[in-house]
Amino acid sequence: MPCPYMIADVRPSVRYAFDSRLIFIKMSERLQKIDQTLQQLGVGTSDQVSALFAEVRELFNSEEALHRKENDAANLQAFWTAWLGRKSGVLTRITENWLKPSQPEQKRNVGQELNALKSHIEAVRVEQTAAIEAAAEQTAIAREREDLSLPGVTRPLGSRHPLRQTFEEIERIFLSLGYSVVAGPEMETPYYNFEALNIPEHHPARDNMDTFYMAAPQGAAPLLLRTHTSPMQVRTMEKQQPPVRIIVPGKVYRRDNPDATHGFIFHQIEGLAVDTDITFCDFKGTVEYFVREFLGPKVKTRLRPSYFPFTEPSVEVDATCVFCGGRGCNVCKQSGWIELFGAGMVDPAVYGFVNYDAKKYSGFAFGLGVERLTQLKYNINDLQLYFQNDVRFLRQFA
Ligand code: 2NL
Repeated sequence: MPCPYMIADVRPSVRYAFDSRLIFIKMSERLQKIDQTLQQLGVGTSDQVSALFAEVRELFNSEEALHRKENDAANLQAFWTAWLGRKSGVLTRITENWLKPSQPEQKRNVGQELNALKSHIEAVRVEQTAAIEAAAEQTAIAREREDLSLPGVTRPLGSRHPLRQTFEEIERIFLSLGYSVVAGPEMETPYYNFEALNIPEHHPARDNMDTFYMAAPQGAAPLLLRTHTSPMQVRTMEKQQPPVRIIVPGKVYRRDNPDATHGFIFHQIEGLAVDTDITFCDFKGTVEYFVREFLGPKVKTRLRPSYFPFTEPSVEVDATCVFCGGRGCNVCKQSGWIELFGAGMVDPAVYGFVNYDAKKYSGFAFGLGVERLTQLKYNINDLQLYFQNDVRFLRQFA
């Protein structure tokens, strides 16, 4: 006698596992019971109904377990269509063939069994979807995880430009003496750049400075790139009565053709101290202190007479040669001395321009060339190296 419950034999087996779509074809072919009515199947009692639904459920469970393992989206789709498809899915056929034509006294029972099966399948579907999404999430996390064993990206570390280092060193020294650091515009009027500094028009001192005028509209006040940072000192004195102790670092511009010792742009720090009773002695002491701090305690200084329109008397400050210690070498041209910077006592004529009482106040001023001082400190032989941004040069100051 053939087994009436043929579906019980249709367990998915290894034989079908390679293409699970085959299983459904086989299953629907062999699941003939769902194309017959309960009457045709000879299922009458509620126990028989329960046993029949239990078989369907068991088949569903084993199919589902197999597909979950395979995790193939197309096969899963076919699987769910075979069970839930509206037209000829298993549930539809059970509804059509078992429930609808069932005996009135059976109907309630079959309906309940069918509903239980439906909600079981639906619960599994929800659970399966969640499991698949979670697995996809895990895969994505694994794919996106940072590989901490990868070698790091080494970014080349920059360093301060040698000129900037000199600026900061000089600022440190004067800040320690109670000076303030002041900055101002690079574009200036002739008044602040020249007149107020006692350099009237046609003065020969303008020859190497009267340069880089801005193109201005007809009749507009002329503007030029400052040739020194002195204009900002004038502006400070205009705003503030003594005591004044400031340094003004910055970029300045002069008409020059570039070579190893010239450029049309260079950097300056000017200094100014004005107060009651400031003497040449204070000036000398400050200069000596600065030079020793900057070049080292062994260096000696000397002052030579010089000329600037805005100082009287004016001097050049020399130091014993940093390269030969004063014995004489190529750099100092065998003199043992090296010129550092110009300075002097502020010419009283300048006070007239800023409304300072020249009888009450006195002071000194100096102008340091930052390129020159850097060159002396590091023995740099070409001024252009500062502006070429060649890392082989810059790296040496890191
Ligand atoms: C140099 C010389 C110098 C000054 C700058 C100055 C400023 C005011 C008043 C008086 Cl407001 N003097 N500045 C004084 C002496 C020399 O610079 O060779 N610089 C590169």
